[in-house]
Amino acid sequence: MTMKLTTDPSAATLLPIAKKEGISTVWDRHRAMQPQCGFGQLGVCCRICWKGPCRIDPFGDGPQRGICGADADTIVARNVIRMIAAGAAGHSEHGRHVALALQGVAEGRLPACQIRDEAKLRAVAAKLGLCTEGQDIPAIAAAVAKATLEDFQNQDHDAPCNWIEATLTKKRLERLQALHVVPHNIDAVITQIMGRTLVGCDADPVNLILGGIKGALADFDGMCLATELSDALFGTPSPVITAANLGVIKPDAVNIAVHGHNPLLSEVVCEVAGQMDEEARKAGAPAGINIVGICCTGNEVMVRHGIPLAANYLSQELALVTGAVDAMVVDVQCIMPSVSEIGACFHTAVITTMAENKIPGATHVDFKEETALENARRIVAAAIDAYKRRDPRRVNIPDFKQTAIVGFGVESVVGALATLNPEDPLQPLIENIANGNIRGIALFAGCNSTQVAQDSSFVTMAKKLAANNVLLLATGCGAGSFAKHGLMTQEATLEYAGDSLKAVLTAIGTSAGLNGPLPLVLHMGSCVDNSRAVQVAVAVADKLGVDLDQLPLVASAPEAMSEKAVAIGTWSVALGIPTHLGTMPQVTGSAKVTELLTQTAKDLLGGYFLVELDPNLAADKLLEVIEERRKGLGI
Ligand code: NFS
Ligand code: SF4
Repeated sequence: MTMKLTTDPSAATLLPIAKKEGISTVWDRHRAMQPQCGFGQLGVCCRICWKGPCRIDPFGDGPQRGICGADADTIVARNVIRMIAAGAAGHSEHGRHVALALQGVAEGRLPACQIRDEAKLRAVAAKLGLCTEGQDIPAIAAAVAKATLEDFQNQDHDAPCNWIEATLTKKRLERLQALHVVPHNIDAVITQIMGRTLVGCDADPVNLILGGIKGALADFDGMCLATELSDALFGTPSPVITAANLGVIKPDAVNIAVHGHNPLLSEVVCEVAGQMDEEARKAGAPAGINIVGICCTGNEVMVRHGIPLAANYLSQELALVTGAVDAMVVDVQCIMPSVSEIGACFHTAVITTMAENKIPGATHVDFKEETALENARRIVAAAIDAYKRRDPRRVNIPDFKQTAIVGFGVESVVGALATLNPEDPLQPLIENIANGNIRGIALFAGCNSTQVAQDSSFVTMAKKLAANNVLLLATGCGAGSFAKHGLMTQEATLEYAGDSLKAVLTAIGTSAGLNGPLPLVLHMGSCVDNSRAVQVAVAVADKLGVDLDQLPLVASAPEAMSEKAVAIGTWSVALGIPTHLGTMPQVTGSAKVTELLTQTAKDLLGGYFLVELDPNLAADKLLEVIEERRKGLGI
């Protein structure tokens, strides 16, 4: 049974324990939810006003219009673009938070934060076209923060957001401008989506979807700025060896799991934990404090500091079932509300930290950048205190962890390539793509979903693509899957990469001082760090003088579930990238919207959605797409 729910080996140890303890997990609740509502799955259920809910009969026998007259096309389009707006709001709030922190640091208001990577800050300023000659770091930080915050404030509809303008190829920007889908202001675009989808507003599915694409590009803008400013504040990732899966939890340490998405708090928690290690030892934990990550906060601290990753989305509850997590500190997004109840079954302090993200039953420590050190100390103290109440007889830490070499942003990829060709670092990559040693590049992104046996689609697809010499990048819970399953190792490259890919990865890895190949899958970071993959693609496209929709580049979210994934997938398409979904998007109740996203998009944008639930077939289809793109380039 277990193997149908998840392929994570830890679950086999922990699910029976959960059962014995009477703890229900995400998989139990998934089962209890069956059968799920077919109208919702098709996207034809509308709850936008209180005359409803209305639902369109997909078989054509019952109602074909809602009470207000909206048909399936309108309803599906409204529903999906509201999801995009929500996703964009999540990423952009995260981005705004980081931008405001940068501003605070510039103004000397935030003693707990510094600019750890001055070179990155300067690079960002240059990228945004800011003149910083002769200016000191605080002044540059202030200018960067100001230009970034303009993306939330600009009221000139014709002026694109600064970040999107600085990030995309010129051709792509022009193509998007011609469709009037380039955002001028993240907040305004999200608000417009909410406004136009009210009862009795935009009913044209094409117009709605174009509005959604603009919202998705606002999401992209928010991600770019979140990633780049986080690097300036907390450091740009570089390759680091760490570990993943629940075996990273230590029986003899105070274990603190940092979970959510925003790196601001987790960075300070990591720092303070170092200072309070002695206190943990005094409390009886010989190994001191052990920080482990979950979801994208986990990815953030993993790629920057080598903090091990305990779990991706679907196994967050299992981390608690180990009985050895003393505190789970959560910020925003992808935190199952069930964690407070499960934490209460043990001794675990589940601590919420953001004023707008609380969970009944959890302890709340209101995190503010101004008081970050004090907040983090309180959190770590709570963990140490909880440790004293831990019942060793209830500790069950699965003996599974895999080595993971992580931390491959643009800088480190280019840095590794520069060891082969310092004058022109991208040249070796381009040469190897052109001569076919690397057939193409696939970016794996997105979540886990109970619709798929956890991690299985990621792993199946990656192995097949790698065997066919496709270079693999990953972010988010996809990256978590690969890390947990040992695909971010040199051994995986030797075992699974096709011969020519293996040779390239070995040449780069050896020359970069790794004593062997690069890992099979390159961990680029959290979901907002999908922007890193785009940066690599833009650099390659610019160098070749082509646009993104000509590159042998594909994206895949084989286990997608979050509204954020809907936003990311949509901007990926808008950037010209064929984008695979391995879970059924809730749009198929409208033939028109389905056609727009899977076919019309191809003509308008070059990118399109490709839906295939079978991971083997999906890999085949992506290989075909890659070959088609190669043919287009004449390589
Ligand atoms: Ni992305 Fe990261 Fe994971 Fe999905 Fe959730 S943690 S931001 S949304 S589930 S990948
Ligand atoms: Fe029904 Fe129209 Fe209201 Fe939607 S907006 S719930 S379709 S009446």
